[in-house]
Amino acid sequence: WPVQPAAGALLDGLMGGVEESLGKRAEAKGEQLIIGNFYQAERPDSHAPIGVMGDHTHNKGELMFAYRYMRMFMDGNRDGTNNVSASNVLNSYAITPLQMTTQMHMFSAMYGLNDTVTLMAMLPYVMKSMDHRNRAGVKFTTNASGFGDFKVGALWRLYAFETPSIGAHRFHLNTGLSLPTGDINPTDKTPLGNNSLLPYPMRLGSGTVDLLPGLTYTGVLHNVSWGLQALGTVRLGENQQGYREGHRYQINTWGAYRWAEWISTSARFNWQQWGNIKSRDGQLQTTIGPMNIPLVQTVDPDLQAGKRLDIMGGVNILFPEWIGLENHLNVEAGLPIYQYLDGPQLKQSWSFWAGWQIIM
Ligand SMILES: [Cu+2]
Repeated sequence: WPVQPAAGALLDGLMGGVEESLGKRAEAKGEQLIIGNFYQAERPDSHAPIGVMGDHTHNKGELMFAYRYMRMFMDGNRDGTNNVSASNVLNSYAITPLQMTTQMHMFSAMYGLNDTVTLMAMLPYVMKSMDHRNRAGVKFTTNASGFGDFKVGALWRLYAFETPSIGAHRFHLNTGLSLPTGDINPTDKTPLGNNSLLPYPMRLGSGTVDLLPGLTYTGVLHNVSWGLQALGTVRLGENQQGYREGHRYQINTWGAYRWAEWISTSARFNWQQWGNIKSRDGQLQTTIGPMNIPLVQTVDPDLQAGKRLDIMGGVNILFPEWIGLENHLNVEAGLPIYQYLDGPQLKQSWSFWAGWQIIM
């Protein structure tokens, strides 16, 4: 030892002390320490639950295409951790949102550029629909759909080590850019007019260039695998409508068990927190009538922040290799177990993911 099956990880050669102590422990058990092996054996849980992005790297020359469908449902309002009824919200606002459905078709590709860098690109098609009620009891729905923000990124292999008894442990850095391709001034018919500018939660992109930094650790031992990932969305500058969405941070942690060569199930916790909007979109109407009654909470830049812990259950299926292609079919669904909103805001009810991944 040490063997180097895939030299090129960024921290290779800088971890001398760690390698020495790991090597001694492996030697005492009569095992061999392997450094720098990022190769993912073909198994259903070689990929994280489908709602996680950038969880694995690829070997040089490997190409992966993926399609994901996401559906998310929000139902009822919440302020802090307390649910608030529609009639309660209507004491302060002329209109309240009642429910919202967000759907996304996401197309992505990954490519192993060399033994250190895996390139990524993602393009979402987003569909949003929000139901409302006003003080007179009239209900109406607004819709917005189109391509969202195009994301490009690179995953940088940092370090990997494994022995038969402690399993494999792999670390990589996530970097990326979100480009403002999503529509930030969608319009639809509302009681205010046939072409009303829709509020912040209905927009299809951030309108700013956003940095997407992160760090990912994954492990595998026998039929068990796990991961821990921290990701950020750091928004730069101000968009064309004159505001900047809040930054967003999330932590994913998951564990999976492989029941057979072709199937694994997973449990995941996803912590997310996001900030309020900085500045505001000056074109959004915020009050109504001679009494200047606040129109609706979704146009208030200071009622957008929140934090949430979701628990998700998933199934990953690996298909038998077909004309040299590795196929994965994965689904995942879950709901919040903690949710704090700078409200009143619509609260998350559940989310669902399904995805197909092909590696060539
Ligand atoms: Cu991939």
